[in-house]
Amino acid sequence: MQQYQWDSLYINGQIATMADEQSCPYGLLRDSALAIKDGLIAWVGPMQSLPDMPERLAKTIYDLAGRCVTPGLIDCHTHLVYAGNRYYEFELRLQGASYETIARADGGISSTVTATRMASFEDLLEQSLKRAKHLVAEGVTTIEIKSGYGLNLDTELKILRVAKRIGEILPVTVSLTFLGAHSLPLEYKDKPDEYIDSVCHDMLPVIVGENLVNSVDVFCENIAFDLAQTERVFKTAREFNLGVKCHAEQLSDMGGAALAAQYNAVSVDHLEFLSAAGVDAMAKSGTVAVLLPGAFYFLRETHLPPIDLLRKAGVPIAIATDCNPGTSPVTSLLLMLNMASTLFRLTPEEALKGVTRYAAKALGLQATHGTLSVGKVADFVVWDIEHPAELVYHIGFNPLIMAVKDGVKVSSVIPE
Ligand code: DI6
Ligand code: FE
Repeated sequence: MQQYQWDSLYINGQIATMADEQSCPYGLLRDSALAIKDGLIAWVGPMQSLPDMPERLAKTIYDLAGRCVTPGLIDCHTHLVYAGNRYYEFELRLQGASYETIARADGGISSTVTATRMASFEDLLEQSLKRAKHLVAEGVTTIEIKSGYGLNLDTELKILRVAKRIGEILPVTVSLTFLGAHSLPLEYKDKPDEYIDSVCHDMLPVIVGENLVNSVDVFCENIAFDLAQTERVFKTAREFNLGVKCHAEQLSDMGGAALAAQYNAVSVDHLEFLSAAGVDAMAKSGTVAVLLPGAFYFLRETHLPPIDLLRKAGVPIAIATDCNPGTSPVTSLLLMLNMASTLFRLTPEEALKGVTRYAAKALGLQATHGTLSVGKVADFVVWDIEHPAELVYHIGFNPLIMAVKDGVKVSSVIPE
């Protein structure tokens, strides 16, 4: 019986590796091949450098006929497990109410918390799975999912278990983040410090005990938690050896980014009102800036994140959907690529790096995901386009023709 060096081989592709090994835009290898062995990338390079005839190298061969390949896309910031939706709040905002006014009147996040507490596990799974399927159908192979619409132990656990289940049902890696400090629940009105006690001492130990999360996030904002409360959560996260993330400088400059950087945050997210000092702090700690153009657009924000300062300081920039019912009801990462370029003026290459290489870094997965490099997990997507910049350029167009997850070809999941 013939012994093959590799399990499968993809030939005649234009491979946007997004890696540094190729010192060209997108790490693009024209007329190239990619080989898989045991779920990992075993070889990538020009066709003419293949060590033998393709049919002697692997049992299964796919001819990509010149199509583009990118790493599987990574949506590194979502809140996609929640019940209900907030179309009525959208209508109120169109009549002039601001996001803050609605939040302070116990609408906003609180109304989603009520619906999510009431939903059964099955109901929450069914509603959330639909959103995850839309992302997966666009080539997303890794999704970060935050809790944060429970705000009590039982419901936070329910959300995290639903999120974990999504990763078992769909061909997607799910990275879980505990966002107990998302908003002050009504039963703790005027007692934010007591609620933070509960997050740190009642919820986090149990969640860690179930080995559910990699990271802890806090919404540091004047409508959520202040710097001192944020720091208490970070300290506890560190005691449990968890990564730190922060929603910071979304609506105002609270200094959350610099605080998170002190705790070596893997990412700080939103950042419209980030100061120069915040940029420097993030550069020093190697923290990724996750920009969320969907929330910027949906809130009709006009204050741009300091993109040039981030670039000059060498802070890696990632892009995500922020999929949530209040400020970013978005289930298209491809649309976010376009918005990152049109609204934030990221180059198409920067935008694509933001959903591959730097999105992996924002999740602490840079050693295994995010680029098409030998030894990394074989998560990639084949697109029916001529150049990777087309993923950023088109609006409402999904050119995915094949997705490969952990080395296995998975049929694209068609949204219901
Ligand atoms: N920032 C956001 O944009 C979302 N959460 C957060 O911390 C909004 C969540 C919501 O309004 O439901
Ligand atoms: Fe968010």
